[in-house]
Amino acid sequence: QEGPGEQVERTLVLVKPDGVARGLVGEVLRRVEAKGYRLVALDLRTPTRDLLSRHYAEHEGKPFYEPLVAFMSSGPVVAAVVEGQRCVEGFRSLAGATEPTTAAPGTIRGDLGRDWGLAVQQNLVHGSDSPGSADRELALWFPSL
Ligand code: RTP
Ligand code: MG
Repeated sequence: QEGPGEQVERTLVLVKPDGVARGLVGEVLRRVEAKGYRLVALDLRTPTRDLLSRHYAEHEGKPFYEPLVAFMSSGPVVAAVVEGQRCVEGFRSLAGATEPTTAAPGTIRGDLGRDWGLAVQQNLVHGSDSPGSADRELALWFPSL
């Protein structure tokens, strides 16, 4: 399936602490693999505030920043390096819109996300939002790769 339009990319996928706590790791990875993407690396860990401050540097100063870092460091997440044709944009499609309430049915957030009415959206997954972000985030989460 290679050709002139080949655009194999890597993206960082995180199953956030709510997804791990709710036992949805397998369901998220199932959707990633069913789409035809390949798992390159997989790790269960509780991220440090230092890693998260670099990961979420673009959101520093926003009202949801502190609650976001607190939430993301509250327990284990699954970090995955995912590879495939246009998988950066593709995983964003699988994940759906940020808000679980309005995310489309058929997406991870639309099908499985719950709106808890909290200060931060606990929306199950993260996916890099561009190939440039993916390179930056993969270097933070998987420096040896
Ligand atoms: P992500 O980076 O996690 O894939 O999500 P995203 O692009 O859809 O959302 P983004 O705007 O980058 O925000 C990062 C994460 O911050 C939390 N958030 N909560 N007002 C809120 O309650 C709010 N806004 C953002 C979410 O966890 C979001 O995924
Ligand atoms: Mg984002």
